[in-house]
Amino acid sequence: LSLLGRLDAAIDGGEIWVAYQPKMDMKTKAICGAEALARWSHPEKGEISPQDFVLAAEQHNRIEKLTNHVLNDAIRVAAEINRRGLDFDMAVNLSARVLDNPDLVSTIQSILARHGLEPRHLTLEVTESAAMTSSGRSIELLENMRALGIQISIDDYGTGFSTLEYLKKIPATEIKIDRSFVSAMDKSQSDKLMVNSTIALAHSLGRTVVAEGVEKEDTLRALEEMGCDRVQGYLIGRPMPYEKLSALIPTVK
Ligand code: G
Ligand code: G
Ligand code: NA
Ligand code: MN
Repeated sequence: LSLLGRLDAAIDGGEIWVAYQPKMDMKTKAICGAEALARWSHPEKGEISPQDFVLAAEQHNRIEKLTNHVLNDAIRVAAEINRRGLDFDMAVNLSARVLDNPDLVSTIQSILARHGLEPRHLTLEVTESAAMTSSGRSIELLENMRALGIQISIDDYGTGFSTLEYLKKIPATEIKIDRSFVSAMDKSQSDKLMVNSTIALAHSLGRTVVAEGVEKEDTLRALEEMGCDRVQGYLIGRPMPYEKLSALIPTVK
């Protein structure tokens, strides 16, 4: 409860900030984007896990405020990097609760316009369960996002119910293989097979694939042989402040 009492002030005062974890393109080996991850550096409690404060925000009607805070920073940063003359995609996590509000489409549209970011450079990461609410409103909202040119990624793929029906219904452009499968690849043949067949399935449906949780060179090599499009994980880079990410990315023009 004390956490919640401070949530508004923490957002407004900058205690809650956004870390960026780089993604690497397998073909060019260049950083091609990042995932925005909310961080709360609390003056007394130290680092609070986003799992805890995202849940608190969801339960107390602050999730829209938190989401807008992250979207605004992430889109501003992505626009800045794209102005350097290279293609850079920014991914933002959306929880089920915000997918229930149709206003999100116009909110995101206006943040994109404010910072001058092309919609195709924004990816919304949603889990299957968040996308497949019983009302069907989430799917409609995601379809409206797609119509604007925004990319949709299915986060934590493989951990939910993962039916082929969901895979067909969710208007995703990308599938993000959960790190539990990726990190087990070097020791478990069955995880390796699942990752391989998920990549093939995604490609046959015209979706690109990101593997998250890549920590080892062996895993990176195996994913490359499997034709995985992009990778994310501690081997490439940890979530970091924007200044650090910025220093890793060259200026092209
Ligand atoms: O950064 P870390 O690995 O600790 O993230 C833990 C969880 O918090 C992940 O599931 C991540 O998706 C989630 N998370 C981080 N930032 C945000 C955010 O801005 N919005 C939502 N909904 N979830 C987030
Ligand atoms: O649920 P979601 O996929 O958004 O969660 C992302 C979380 O995974 C973040 O909290 C991030 O810090 C964490 N993460 C990112 N890369 C790695 C990795 O290589 N290993 C581990 N253990 N965690 C990672
Ligand atoms: Na994510
Ligand atoms: Mn994930």
